[in-house]
Amino acid sequence: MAGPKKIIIDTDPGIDDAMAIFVALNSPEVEVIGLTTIYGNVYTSLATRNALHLLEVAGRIDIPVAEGSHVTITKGTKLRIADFVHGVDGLGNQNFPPPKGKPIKQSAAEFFVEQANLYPGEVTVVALGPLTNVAMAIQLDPLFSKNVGEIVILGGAFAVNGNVNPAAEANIFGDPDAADIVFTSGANVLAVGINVTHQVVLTDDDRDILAKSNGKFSDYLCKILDVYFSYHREAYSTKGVYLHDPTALLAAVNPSLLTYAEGAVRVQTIGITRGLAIFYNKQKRFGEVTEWSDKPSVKVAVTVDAPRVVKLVMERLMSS
Ligand SMILES: [Ca+2]
Repeated sequence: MAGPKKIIIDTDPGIDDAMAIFVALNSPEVEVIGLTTIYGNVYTSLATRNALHLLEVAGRIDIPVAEGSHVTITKGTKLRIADFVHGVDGLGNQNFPPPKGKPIKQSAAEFFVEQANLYPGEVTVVALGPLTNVAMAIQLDPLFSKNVGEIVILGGAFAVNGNVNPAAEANIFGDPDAADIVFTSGANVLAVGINVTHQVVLTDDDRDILAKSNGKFSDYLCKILDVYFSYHREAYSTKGVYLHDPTALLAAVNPSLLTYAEGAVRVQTIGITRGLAIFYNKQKRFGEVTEWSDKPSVKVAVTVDAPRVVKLVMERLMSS
């Protein structure tokens, strides 16, 4: 496989999504061959509008945007939308003008399937929102999980509290049924959870450095970051923001920034622990057959070189 790694970013922009997209566009190791959209931080229609807008800001309207599902994999319409984290527009309440571009005709799931067939084993899907589109691709094409090179997931709170409630992390909580389909699909899955991303913090000082730089994306990001910093001050009493999406993106760019454990992951889909992702390290052979026993292994991030990730994010956001 020659040349940069082909990636499709499935996204719900989202302030940290915007950062991740900009980092990707300034990363020579990867070629962004498309953005696909999903609800999460905002509803899917607004996610599409924001994805198109971000590509226009970046001057990359050559990259196609495929709109994703408006409902969960079980056709659920009661979605959890985190606009209180990212602003009602998803991008820090800046009232940006509507984008000129339009999404392509294909749905996100159709686009995944098409690209994975076109470049078997070469496409990495970086899923930065609920996993509905990815699960739909798996259902649409039984060969998708084999044809896709890798699925890097921002999701889960492995052995730590969630960020929606003590049990669940937001992206898995957004569509637990879809998440369970993806984790048990047999695809080459790598999950980066908040047990790891909560170690990767962009501080007030980092933001000042960003603001003073002449980077292509710095001014834009400093504008939209206000809302995100306020939320973190209130919710976590931190003087900084978690770099969830950029960390997952960088795991696709350079996996050696993190370490991983291998095992099976299942997701609780009902009850008070709905959205809880449980990792089984396959160390113990249980006497009984369990719901994890015959499931394929995935990789789950365990540690992260946080200073290096922050440095890389900063470098790439500040480069021109
Ligand atoms: Ca996101």
